[in-house]
Amino acid sequence: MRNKFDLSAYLVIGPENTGGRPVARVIAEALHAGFTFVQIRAKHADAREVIDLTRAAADVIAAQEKSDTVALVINDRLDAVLAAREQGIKADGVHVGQTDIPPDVCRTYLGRDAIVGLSARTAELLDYVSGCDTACIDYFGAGPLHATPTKPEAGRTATGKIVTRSFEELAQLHRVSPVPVVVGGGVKTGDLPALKATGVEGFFVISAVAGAEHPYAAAAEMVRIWRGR
Ligand code: TZP
Ligand code: MG
Repeated sequence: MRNKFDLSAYLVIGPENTGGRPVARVIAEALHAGFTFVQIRAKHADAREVIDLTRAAADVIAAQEKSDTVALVINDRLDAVLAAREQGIKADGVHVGQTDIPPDVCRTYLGRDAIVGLSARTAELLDYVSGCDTACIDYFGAGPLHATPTKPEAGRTATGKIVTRSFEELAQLHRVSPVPVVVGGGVKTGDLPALKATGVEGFFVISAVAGAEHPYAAAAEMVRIWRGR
């Protein structure tokens, strides 16, 4: 999976994001619409629930015959990825932040074919990304493009200010990053043409799809715009 994942339309999702609808159903709709990557992010769930969500997501991906093309990762929880794998669930990897388990440790435990994504540091983003040792990571998550109520702390600096990313900065980020970049944080349909023009490999969303009244329609519109159709 590590060599053929597609970051272009990346859904981040957990039970707190779907307005009470089953997570697996929203994932199914997003994948039918052409989403290419799924991250289970369940901040209030215990490990068993994270594993169950991952199993349900893997089943949805398999039912659409996309297990070889749509990657499934878990946010933060290296332990849940390992446990899921132990139970025969196809969990492709982990997405970690700057204060989570270090990516090299994730790589050691998950092996060379796993996908390990890392949220780029907020401060001095461009210097950080261009100087970062990316030997054991597969992509950077970056943002926020906009301040977002889904993750109010996204982009918050040491002084408490929220720093968002301009399209110019993201174009530079794309130029300097040794690994692919996926950008999120308040991303909506209207952002996609300018975001695509920066050259970054993809966009990630939670609420624009998981919180939409009609997730399939919302996802399909995003995919259509990203693909320039
Ligand atoms: N990381 C940075 S912003 C964010 C995450 C997980 C939340 C994105 O959610 P939304 O609803 O697409 O703004
Ligand atoms: Mg994290």
